[in-house]
Amino acid sequence: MENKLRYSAPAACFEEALPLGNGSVGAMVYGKWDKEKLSLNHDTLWSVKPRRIARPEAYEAYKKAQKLVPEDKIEDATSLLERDFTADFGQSYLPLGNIYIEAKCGGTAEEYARELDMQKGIATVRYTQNGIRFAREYFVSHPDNCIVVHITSEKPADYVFSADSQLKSASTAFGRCLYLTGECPTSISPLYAMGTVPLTYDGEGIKFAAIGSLASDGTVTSDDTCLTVAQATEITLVICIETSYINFDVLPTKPYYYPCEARVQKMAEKSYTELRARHVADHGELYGRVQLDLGFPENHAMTDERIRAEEKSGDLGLAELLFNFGRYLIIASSREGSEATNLQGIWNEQLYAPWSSNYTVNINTEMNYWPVLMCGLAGLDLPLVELIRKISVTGANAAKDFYRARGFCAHHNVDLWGLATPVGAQRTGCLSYAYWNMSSGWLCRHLWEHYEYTLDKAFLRDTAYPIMKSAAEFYLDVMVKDGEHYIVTPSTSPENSYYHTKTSRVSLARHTAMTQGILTDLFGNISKAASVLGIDDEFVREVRKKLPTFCTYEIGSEGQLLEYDKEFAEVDVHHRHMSHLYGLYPGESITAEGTPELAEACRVTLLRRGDVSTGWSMGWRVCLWAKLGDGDHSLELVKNQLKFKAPDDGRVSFGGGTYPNLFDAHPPFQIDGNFGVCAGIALMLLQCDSGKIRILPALPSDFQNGSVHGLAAKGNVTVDITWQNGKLKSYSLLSPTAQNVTVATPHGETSIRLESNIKFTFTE
Ligand code: FUC
Repeated sequence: MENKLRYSAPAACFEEALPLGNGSVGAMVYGKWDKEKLSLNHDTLWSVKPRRIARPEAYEAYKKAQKLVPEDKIEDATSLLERDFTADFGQSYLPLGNIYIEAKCGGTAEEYARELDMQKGIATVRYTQNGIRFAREYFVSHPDNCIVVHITSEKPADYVFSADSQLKSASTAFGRCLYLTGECPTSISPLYAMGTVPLTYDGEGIKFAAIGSLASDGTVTSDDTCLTVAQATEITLVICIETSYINFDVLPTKPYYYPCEARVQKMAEKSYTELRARHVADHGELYGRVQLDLGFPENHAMTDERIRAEEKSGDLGLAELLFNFGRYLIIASSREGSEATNLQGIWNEQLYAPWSSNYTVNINTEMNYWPVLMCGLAGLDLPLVELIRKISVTGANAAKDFYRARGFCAHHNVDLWGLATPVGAQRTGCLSYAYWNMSSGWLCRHLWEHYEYTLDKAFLRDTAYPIMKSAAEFYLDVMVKDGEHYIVTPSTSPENSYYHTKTSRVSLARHTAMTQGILTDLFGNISKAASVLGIDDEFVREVRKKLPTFCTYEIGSEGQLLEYDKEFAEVDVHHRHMSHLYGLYPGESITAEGTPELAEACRVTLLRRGDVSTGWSMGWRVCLWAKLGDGDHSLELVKNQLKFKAPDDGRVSFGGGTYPNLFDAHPPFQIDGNFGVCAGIALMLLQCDSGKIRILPALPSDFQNGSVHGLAAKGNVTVDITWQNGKLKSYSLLSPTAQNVTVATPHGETSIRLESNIKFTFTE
């Protein structure tokens, strides 16, 4: 089983360093024996403070554009919306700072080994220097909310500990403690918009403290900026982080310094063994819920070398490793009470990160959460639920201010402060991404899915349904009748464009497959939720009346699913967004069984789009091919994604790939690709749609023998599967409640009665 990342040298850069985290606190470990670097993050460290963005001209512009589009005056509608409808960009997720550990002994390291043990959630470094064995362990504990570094050596050695930050900050040392305090800027410009203009601080930004406390058998002394440890054979460094962030709608004024100091003192009283045992138990329970064995012997070669060699070696154990890494990253970056994972999860070292390392909700944030429920990690999706709850509040202002509508809406970017208004800041060409009001609908799919997987009716009644209803109220207010359809118009298909005339590239259309697909999805799920909750009021009746009118799918001249209301010339036939296939995945309105013609149109679309794309796009394609039942094509995409990507300069390009530390490359690093491929591998083995549990729906022929334990099916069912010679051998289902389920295997369909907590096993 593939549960370890292995390296024979320290990390030279971020894409080689190893990520640790407890949901909120993140650390990248470089494993440098001479001057160790740990870069730190906290998920609430963002630029700016609460704000409400409005454009008084927006509503009129929107109404005018709604008239111009059916008159085919697309260019006029575009300039009008660009000028009067777009507003400020979103805010940035910021790096906290670094801890350095300088080893003061000469000579170089030999027998160097660096590992990430994903079962334990521990990174280790071992080496020999001047004949002395050194060992270090690093973890970020969720139960004790602290970073722990443990250093041991066979003979005494000397070290210097220091810290710094790119933010306005100060680092000091006193007694046995190292202090890094600072604040976030109240103005920062996104890299893609304005470049690196100087930061401004008005003192009202989020403040932070990171305090490290050191225990050692050596002598610890401090000067103004660093801690020195002499003649130590054992050192334990415990670091706690607190910020002044309270919530999206209030100034960040929470006391942070003294709580941080108090906690670090409390943690420092605990022994290393105790901290470690509590961390391993907590992390291990979550990680151990699923075990995947793709039938390849564990490969002990260095992870970076394996990725480099993959194209020639066909080392498919890497697919298992990538799947496990996806689960590891979820556990490390998304825990109840933390913020939802952003474009880089929680790991960001750059002040001006690509796309501000914030939330892009026209695919990327949603993708982050695709594998969570399937991998038995319900509960770790709650940060996303909280993000949705947040924008259901801020998005109600956006709905009012921009559309004069009820309910709530959000556009394609979100930040810590719950940004829900369109970005773009009047830039030419911004509509392709900025003008897209469908994220509230898409995000609500996750609320419904949380219920479907957990059957938690109280969650459905008290949390999911009210938000889903509010999302639908917005659409009900803005939709217009167009022939037999109700449409949300004008619409875009995220970030894509088409040739309106031979020379004019536009993004606005009368309607798009994705917009209508999301409406079908949202309204369908509301109808199902209402049945579960026994609600049958005027709202539900209206939802059910409109639901059948949304579907506008059309098949184009080459058999492809049309992205727009007409078959326009595509600007980029290989475009990365697969928006029009939303109904196939993550939606469920298109299935090979239920809508074979549309499924075939999706297949043609996927073939036309091709395989190679950005990392996340390939992750989506892994899922889409799996949903079409084509495990081999799905695996081809995994292989494409596994191509070695050398660490780069962080600039945006295309082509995907995997960095030495297994982080997915857009490029640059973007974490959604890791989660997309993890979900895709799960979908090869288990799918749930149309009320069926599908066992081995898309097993690739390269996966001849194997097993998976602990995947989750909808209905709170835990599933184990084994296969041999490419064929299903056995499966078992376990449900805490008695229920009837329909199981579809490659051999046919059957109805099964599950008794409460009694494992049902079927062997071929
Ligand atoms: C969407 C994608 C880009 C990138 C960005 C963060 O806008 O189209 O490729 O992933 O999000």
